[in-house]
Amino acid sequence: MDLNKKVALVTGITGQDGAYLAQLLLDKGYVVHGVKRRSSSFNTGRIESIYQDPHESNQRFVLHYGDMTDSTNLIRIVQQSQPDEIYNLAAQSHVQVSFETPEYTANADAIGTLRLLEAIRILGLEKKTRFYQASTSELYGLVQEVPQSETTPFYPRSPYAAAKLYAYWIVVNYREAYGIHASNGILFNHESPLRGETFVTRKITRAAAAIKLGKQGRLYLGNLDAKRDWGHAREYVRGMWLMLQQDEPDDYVLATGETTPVRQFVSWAFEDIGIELEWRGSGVDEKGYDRATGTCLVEVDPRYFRPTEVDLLIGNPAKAHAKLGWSHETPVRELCREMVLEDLKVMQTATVMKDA
Ligand code: NDP
Ligand code: GDR
Repeated sequence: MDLNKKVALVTGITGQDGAYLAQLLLDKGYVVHGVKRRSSSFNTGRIESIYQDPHESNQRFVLHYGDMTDSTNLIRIVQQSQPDEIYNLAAQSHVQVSFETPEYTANADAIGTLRLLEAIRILGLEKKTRFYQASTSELYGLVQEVPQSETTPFYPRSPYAAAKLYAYWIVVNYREAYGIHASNGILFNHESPLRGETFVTRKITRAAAAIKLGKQGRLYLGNLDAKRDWGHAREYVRGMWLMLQQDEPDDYVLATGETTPVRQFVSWAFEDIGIELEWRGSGVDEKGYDRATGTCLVEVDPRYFRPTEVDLLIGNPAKAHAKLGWSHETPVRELCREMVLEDLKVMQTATVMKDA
């Protein structure tokens, strides 16, 4: 197939993964259609560098207003774009927020996936359009075995994970029932300087940068004992693309195979701004102090505890290595440093602009 003629439709294009994936697909010569939500303020910051004026000829990046809760809208966008590949990245993706908005999360993340698959059927695109579903390591939830692989049983621990469980199985079902080339990427946590500001890694790296610049006094966090398998988002979107290039659809884990406690990530981020943290106390009373000055910089706030927690995630990416030739490159220590340095740069620039 001539790659230059390939068309991709990406939902969640304004998110972290959407931005990296859109860039990757444009670099490969695709025409990229993206679905963005109407918002009262600009929500396209992450894709500013690839935005193309709709008045330009040969436009290869096209944005559509849309929402995963609106079937007719999704059908129309699929009809207009006639995609060879759909990457379904849109979701209410915050685990803790899903406890506050469980019904909306189910609507967008679970039924939203069904709506897109139905759009493919209604438009008779089962043989043309390949489908990627953003499945998640949150499906494993309560630890059944480690490391977690494609055969590990699921045990979701949040409304978000339960919604993504439905999405996972409806993708498998539509593959088996209707022969759609539909694949689940079971992705473990992946981060970057584009990561949403309320996910724990970015919250930590932004706070470290702000504390360094004297703009913030203390960082408040929840469960410091949780362990996550953190990789770099730029490398994970390549894995998504590889899944849709296979002759047969399938489900794959993408992970690094290493796990790190939240507390360790905090220590690294502070190390990157030149502060050695000393941890004292335990549980809700645990605090992180600047070893040099004795100042308390990190404190636990129970408001960030979740009603049910996922304690330990560590993935086994052997199948993706063997079948896709995919592997991660950036170690988590390096990822942390990249995020801290980028946050420092952004905040310093903002300060200079403000002063000017
Ligand atoms: P983000 O939260 O950064 O992006 C989510 C995207 O979905 C945003 O573009 C958001 O739009 C959009 N969105 C949310 N709700 C709707 C809706 N109702 N209709 C249309 N669009 C909507 O997530 P990531 O980029 O980090 O993750 C991408 C996908 O991968 C998500 O489905 C997530 O659940 C999943 N995932 C992520 C992992 C990770 O570690 N990052 C790991 C495993 C899975 P807006 O910008 O307007 O908010
Ligand atoms: P997660 O990511 O829930 O794994 O979901 P998040 O960064 O929110 O939490 C990771 C762990 O850190 C603990 N934690 C805190 N989390 C947040 N957000 N804020 C805090 O202050 C804080 N303190 C401690 C959490 O309890 C948790 O254990 C992400 C999302 O991208 C999902 O969409 C995706 O499916 C999974 O990763 C894989």
